[in-house]
Amino acid sequence: MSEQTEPLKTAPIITVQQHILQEQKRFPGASGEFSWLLSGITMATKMIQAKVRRAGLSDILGEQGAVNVQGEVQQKLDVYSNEVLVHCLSTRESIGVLASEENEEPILVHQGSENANYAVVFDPLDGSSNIDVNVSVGTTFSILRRPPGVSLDEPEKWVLQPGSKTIAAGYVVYGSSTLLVYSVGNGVHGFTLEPSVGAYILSHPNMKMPQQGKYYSVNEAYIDTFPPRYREYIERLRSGVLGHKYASRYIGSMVADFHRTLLKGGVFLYPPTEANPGGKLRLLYEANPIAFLAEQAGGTAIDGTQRVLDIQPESIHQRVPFVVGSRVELADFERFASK
Ligand code: AHM
Ligand code: MG
Repeated sequence: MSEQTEPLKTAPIITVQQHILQEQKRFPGASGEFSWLLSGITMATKMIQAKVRRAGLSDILGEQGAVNVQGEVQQKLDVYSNEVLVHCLSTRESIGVLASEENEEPILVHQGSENANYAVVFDPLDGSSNIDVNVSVGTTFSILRRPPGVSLDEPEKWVLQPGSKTIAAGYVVYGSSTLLVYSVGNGVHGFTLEPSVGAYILSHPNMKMPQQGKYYSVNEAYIDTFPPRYREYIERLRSGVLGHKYASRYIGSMVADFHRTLLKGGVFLYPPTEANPGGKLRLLYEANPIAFLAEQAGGTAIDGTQRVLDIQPESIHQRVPFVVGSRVELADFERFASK
């Protein structure tokens, strides 16, 4: 007698492409262009993670100044990451402007195309000084729409928009797994790369930052040069006035430090310092995408005084002090330190 086989009971597998197609319905008239645009980012980050995963080996296997199969000289990972992103995004007709930490000026693509309506700003490999010691690094990005009336030959105006105008933002953290976290303004969703099939699979739907966490995250070596209100705030966290005494965690790779803050709550700070009086992190492609995600997940992001997403950028590589995290810690900062 043959046995009746039970149907396989597994949760449905949702790839990032499926998810984006679903989310795209929020943009009337987008008709596939937005998912095609985002697939440029997912493709590029898969290529970047492949290189990051064998970073140590390339040094062992490659020679100094070695030439690869394409006849190109082997490049540092941040330069490679930038080139991959520029290449993958340049093939998306809906993009008119790219701005990267690695390029002084914005890059014009598809100039003249009536379909070019979006700008993408990104840091191709944030925290890349951590590569040599096998510590997590990441890619951050924001997507902005061309402002009405701005022409194709004014690329700066495409990207010098406050973060509140962000259409979509995200990051990829190249950690113990490769994880893509993104939002189109409808919650925050995380996708883990399944390496054997090369697909990002939904693993963290509708991520919410805890209201309060246990950790603060800051480069404490610079504490003597922080403005006094930041020093006093850190002392508040350490003293237990917020209900418990905080522990500290600092990776030195913003994407990884924020990713922990998103999952576990707490606060990440990069205050003004003696070396960087205006803060170190870049507004357009580091602070803004993280601030957008933080708010979407129920957290808060300020520059020490005002909401990061309200800042009108004046230049592409402008820096900003950055305080981001859970509601409780940020409310305390705003009450006692945000003068
Ligand atoms: P980068 O864009 O040159 O990699 O610099 C940004 C990185 C962030 O990932 C991190 O939060 C910060 O620099 C760490 O700086 P520091 O070493 O001063 O603490
Ligand atoms: Mg960076």
